[in-house]
Parts: sequence; C-alpha cells; structure tokens
Amino acid sequence: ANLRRTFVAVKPDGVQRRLVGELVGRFERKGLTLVGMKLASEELLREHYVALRHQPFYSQLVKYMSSGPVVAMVWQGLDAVKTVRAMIGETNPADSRPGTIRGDFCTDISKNVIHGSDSVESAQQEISLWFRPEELICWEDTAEHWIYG
Ligand code: DAT
Ligand code: MG
Repeated sequence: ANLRRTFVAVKPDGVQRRLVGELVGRFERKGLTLVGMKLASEELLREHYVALRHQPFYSQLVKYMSSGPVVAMVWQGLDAVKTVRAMIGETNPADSRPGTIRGDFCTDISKNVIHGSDSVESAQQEISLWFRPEELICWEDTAEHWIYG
C-alpha cells in the first residue's frame, strides 16, 4: 500500500478556539494513524514558510503563526498527503466546501485554522524540520485490517 506520512499543524487560532480535539478526531475517524504530536511555539515558522517569504502577506503570516502555540502532528496512511489536503479544503475558507475543515470552521484566509503539507516532498521536508526521528513512533495499528484492503 502507498502508506505516506504528512505534516499537520493546528494553527494558533485553532488551539485558542479549542478545536484541537475536533480536528484530531477527524483524522482518527478517517483511519489515519498518529505517529507524532507535540505543542510547539517556534522560530521554525519562518523556515516552515520560507517559500512564501516574498509574498506581501509573509510578515503577517509569521506574526499570526507565532502568536501562540501550534499543535504539530504527523499522520500516516494511504496517500495521507492528498487525503489530508482534501479534508482541509482550499487555502481560502470561502472556496472550501462545507464538510472540509476550513469549510466548517473559518471564514478568513489569514486565520484558516490548520496546515497540511501540499506534496510528498514538502511533507518530508516539514516532518524533518519539526520532528526529530525519535519523536516519531511506529506502532502496531490493530485496526489496520479494518482500514486497508
Ligand atoms: P495552504 O495553507 O492552503 O497550503 P499556502 O501554502 O499557499 O496555503 O499559504 C500558507 C498560508 O499563508 C495560508 O494557509 C494562509 C496564508 N495565505 C496564503 N495566501 C494568502 C493571502 N492571499 N492573503 C493572506 N494570507 C494568505
Ligand atoms: Mg501550503
């Protein structure tokens, strides 16, 4: 199976609005496997969004992302990068369908609750930026038989 890992972060607005449980619950119910999770508030954010450094909203973005703790996570599963992006919705909440995370929980592009890696390559980069190898736990998922064909 095409088991992949992806990096997800609940942004400071999601943490402040007590959405962490709801969002973790969605990924659990989907059948993804949690392999890493921690509360972080970091300088890593500049590096995390380095590809956007020339965008007009970059300084606003870094300020927002550093304004409180984020919950950094790694989720594993079949095509997990693509699956998580589909669950999150579009960058702009207004373009995100109801049922997606951004479609259900936010309205403003600059407070859009959650991050998910946009490609397998960026997932690998982001996971290694945010987590040390020993912080990622490989565990026997006893429900696997009920989730994969
Ligand atoms: P995504 O988070 O959907 O991967 P992105 O990587 O293009 O989107 O941008 C990162 C974040 O930057 C995004 O979640 C919110 C913010 N952002 C993007 N475009 C923006 C814009 N036009 N105005 C304000 N913030 C923006
Ligand atoms: Mg992105």
